[in-house]
Amino acid sequence: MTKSAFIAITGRPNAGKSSLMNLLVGEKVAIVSEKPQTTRTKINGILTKGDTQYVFIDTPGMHRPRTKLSEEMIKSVKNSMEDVDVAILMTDATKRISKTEEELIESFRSRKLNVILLINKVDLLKDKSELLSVIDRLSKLYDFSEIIPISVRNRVNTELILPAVDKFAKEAPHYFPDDLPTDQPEKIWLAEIVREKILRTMWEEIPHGVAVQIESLEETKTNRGENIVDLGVVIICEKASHKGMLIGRQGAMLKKIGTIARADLEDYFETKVNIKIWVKVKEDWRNKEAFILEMGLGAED
Ligand SMILES: Nc1nc2c(ncn2[C@@H]2O[C@H](COP(=O)(O)OP(=O)(O)OP(=O)(O)O)[C@@H](O)[C@H]2O)c(=O)[nH]1
Ligand SMILES: [Mg+2]
Repeated sequence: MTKSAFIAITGRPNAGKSSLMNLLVGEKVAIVSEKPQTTRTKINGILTKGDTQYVFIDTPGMHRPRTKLSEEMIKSVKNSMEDVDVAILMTDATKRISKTEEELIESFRSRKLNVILLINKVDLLKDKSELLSVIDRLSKLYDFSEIIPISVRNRVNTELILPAVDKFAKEAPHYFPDDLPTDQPEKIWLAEIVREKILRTMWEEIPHGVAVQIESLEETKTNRGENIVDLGVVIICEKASHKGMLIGRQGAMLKKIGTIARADLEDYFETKVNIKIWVKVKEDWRNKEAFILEMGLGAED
């Protein structure tokens, strides 16, 4: 008999949802950054343990939409709640509950979802007694199946999450191969790794207005006969002024982004990687539906 559980991980931007999914799956499936709205689509992280397959669905952080892209992000959060066995609501222990978090709770209520509340970042609480009032306030908002204060960063109570989720696993086939950590296409994941470096290197609106596409991927040999992966990457930004910043003085910024991305990609491919990056401008693309869909950033993807 096999079991499977579908688990949506929802919450405010920057709560630590993707960090948690990566920790549970044991692989870097979703990118992580200190900036809100890092995740743009729902991403499956798959863990098979014994007879049970857990399919975690990482979602974009709930926020007020300001662009067509944000609208798609919010829709994908809603879509990810359909047909799951349980949802996780991840909050930030240092922040008051927001309007959009309240809206999330309303959609749990209308769907009568089982919800596990994870209060993350307890490592940042100076006075641990604060936690009691946080728990008290949140527990009144919904009939949560469990409330667990955690720190993904310091691995506090994170071992309690799988047993909490396990209660909702159902007798079912495994829907994915047992050794697959994600069903994201490789090129999408590679593009995300490059976007992560941009999120970590650039500031203000620039990283939020960037999309990344892998244009070519070729495994070849160097003159000396060593294996090498050649990657062609296109960074699309929304303004000509952003293009200049992304390239930097004499290409310094692109070089920096390429160098830090290469370190991760060489670990992944276990060979040398050569990255060529181009920057293109697509004016205001975050409000252009056809382009959003073409880039695979639509909610239905
Ligand atoms: N102090 C602290 N920081 C954490 C913890 N968990 C995650 N973070 C940090 O919080 C930031 C956001 O983490 P993400 O995992 O990208 O957050 P997210 O909820 O997926 O964010 P969005 O994709 O934007 O919705 C990163 O800088 C993480 O390193 C934690 O337990 N404690
Ligand atoms: Mg995320």
